Amino acid sequence: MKILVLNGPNLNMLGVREPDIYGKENYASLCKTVEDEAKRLGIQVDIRQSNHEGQLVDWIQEAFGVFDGIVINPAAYTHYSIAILDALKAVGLPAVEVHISDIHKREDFRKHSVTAPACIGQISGKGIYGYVLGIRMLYDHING
Ligand code: CA2
Repeated sequence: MKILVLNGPNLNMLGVREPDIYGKENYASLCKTVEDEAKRLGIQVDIRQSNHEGQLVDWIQEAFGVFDGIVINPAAYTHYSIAILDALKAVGLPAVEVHISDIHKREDFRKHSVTAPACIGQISGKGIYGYVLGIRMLYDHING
């Protein structure tokens, strides 16, 4: 099984600022957490981050036929990227949306996700552990 883990804008800044919202762990430790879980489950993961909407759309499109599912934290694009919603729908791969912070307990503009309707689930507010939960949700979904 191969899972693509996508991270949107500014997530490379994790651990640098706003630790009260996003925790103290940095992007490298996020990647290690994901890789450790993949090893535990005996699956392959490819973890990518981009600050650019089009790059994320390209990666989602290219995932078709290569990956079995996608874990995605679209970051700010969550709240307005119809392009990412359409790309997820177009490839039709099972996807899980992950948010480090609890978007439902923050500003009103963060409460709505335009990308979640293309996902089988959304995990929000569990910190970096949300990625572990996202991978497991996808793993169970794919294994039926
Ligand atoms: O909680 C999440 O994972 C978010 O997707 C993170 C996005 C935010 O726009 C979403 O509403 C919720 C922002 C990622 C930016 O991360 C930073 C990390 C350190 C310092 C500043 C921003």
